[in-house]
Amino acid sequence: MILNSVLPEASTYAADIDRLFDVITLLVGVPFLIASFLFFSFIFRFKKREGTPAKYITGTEHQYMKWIHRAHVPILLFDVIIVVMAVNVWYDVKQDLPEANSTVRVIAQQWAWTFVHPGPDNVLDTADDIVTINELHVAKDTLYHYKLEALDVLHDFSVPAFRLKQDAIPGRVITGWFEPTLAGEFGIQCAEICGIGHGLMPARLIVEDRAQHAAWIAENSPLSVAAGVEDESASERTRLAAR
Ligand SMILES: [Cu+2]
Repeated sequence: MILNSVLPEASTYAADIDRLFDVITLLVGVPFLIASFLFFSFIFRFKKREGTPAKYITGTEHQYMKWIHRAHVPILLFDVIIVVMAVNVWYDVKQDLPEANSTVRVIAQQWAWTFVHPGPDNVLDTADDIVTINELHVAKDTLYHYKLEALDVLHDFSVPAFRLKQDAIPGRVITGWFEPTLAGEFGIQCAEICGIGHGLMPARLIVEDRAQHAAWIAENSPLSVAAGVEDESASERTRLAAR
């Protein structure tokens, strides 16, 4: 409601995260507004007046305490609602790892992103892999695993349109997933202060439909570029489109 009006929901879990944002904004925002309104209206209502002596109230008597207890009950209930919803979404996005159609490697360093796409064989770490700098190509409606690495310091792979954010930690390969649902060009940004060039660490995400993506893979694979294997790329395109 609030987020998707400024940023498209381009992954399968984007709407779940937006819903969570909306619920939190509502359940925290409304009590905040009520409390602020009461706070300031009491300040003005009971401000210093000539001839009216100040009363000292400890606030521990039942008649005063009950207003705190009464407010506690809905706030605790709201907390439980937020925690239950958040754990559910967290489980789907971060804990669960659905089976992938394809895997990409994402390598962060000061201050650029390297993306390794599997070539026409759809297997990573083979001779036909396509390596790009600051440009990630993926196919729509395809479930991807990403293998996230950092070469030097902490970075963070942030794809706002996917509502995806994951820290990259040197020495570790972190596996996660996303499934693009919207074709187009979106931003990627490092979301961890990683040095003086941190702000210069954006990248582009290009989501293509499957046929377009297969064509891009076929065109850019180092092997097909070298051998000019038109037949193979055509059959690969059919294979990817049939998935
Ligand atoms: Cu960075």
